[in-house]
Amino acid sequence: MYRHVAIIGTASVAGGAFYFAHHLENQRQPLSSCTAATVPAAIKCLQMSGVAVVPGLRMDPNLVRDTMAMPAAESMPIKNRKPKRRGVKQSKEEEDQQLMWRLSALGRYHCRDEDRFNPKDMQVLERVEEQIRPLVDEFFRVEEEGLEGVYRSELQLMTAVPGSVHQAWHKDNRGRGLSIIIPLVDFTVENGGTQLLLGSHETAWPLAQDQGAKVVVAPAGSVVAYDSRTIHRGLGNATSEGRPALIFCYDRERTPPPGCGTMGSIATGLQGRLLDVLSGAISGEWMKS
Ligand SMILES: O=C(O)CCC(=O)C(=O)O
Repeated sequence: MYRHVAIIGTASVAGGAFYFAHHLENQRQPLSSCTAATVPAAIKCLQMSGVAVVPGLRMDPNLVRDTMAMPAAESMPIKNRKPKRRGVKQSKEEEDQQLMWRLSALGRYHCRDEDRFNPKDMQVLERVEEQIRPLVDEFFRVEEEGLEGVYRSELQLMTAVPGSVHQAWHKDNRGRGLSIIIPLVDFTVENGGTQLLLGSHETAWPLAQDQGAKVVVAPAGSVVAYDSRTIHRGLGNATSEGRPALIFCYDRERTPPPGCGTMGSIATGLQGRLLDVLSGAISGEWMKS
């Protein structure tokens, strides 16, 4: 009798804890701090929280429109691709699309191979890069080595189509570098803006007040910069429209990304989940929902 009660009690506690953790993990608190008016202010935000949104560098609507009109962007998937079936021949168009748009998780497509961008795409992408250059230069200039050995390690056009799932928590690099994400539509809590664990670039347990997991809510063309050591993930898109974005990453040649192996990535994924749950519990936001 007592044994049965103990088993039922343990199962109920475990089930409750699992449900509570799941609820905390699915909270989406918007990022309201970390907005910086100037490049020096952005560098300070990056040092403190690992993240900065810089309205002064925001792309004007014409540049957002030109980016969305690039040949690469026009070929972007707008819904989940049907899985390839054994024995069924794909059309050349389907094959090309699959080569250009790599799947990273259900509904998340990335065009990250620079060779896949044609000269027309590159003309537009260079205009965008011109706009973010002051921030990139300043980020690296504060270190003794200045701009020595700094290179663009990634140029990516990506989209999360309706129904896409959350990415695993990850860092872009173990070494200090700068990643910049530019929403090409407004990022909202519903369409799955990037979620960042503030402060995780420097501290293993970044659970101080006002930190924790925050979702980028920002208009199209915004410049959202984060230290590449900041733990982050793209969230699932719960709307009926795609959520495209550009990503530029910059690193030093002596610390190329990702700076860790598979075990390191798995550990970061687990650390991200744990910090997400703990910061949600500490913030008390769950009591309001
Ligand atoms: O989709 C996002 O918001 C983040 C994307 C990202 O972190 C990645 O592709 O590695």
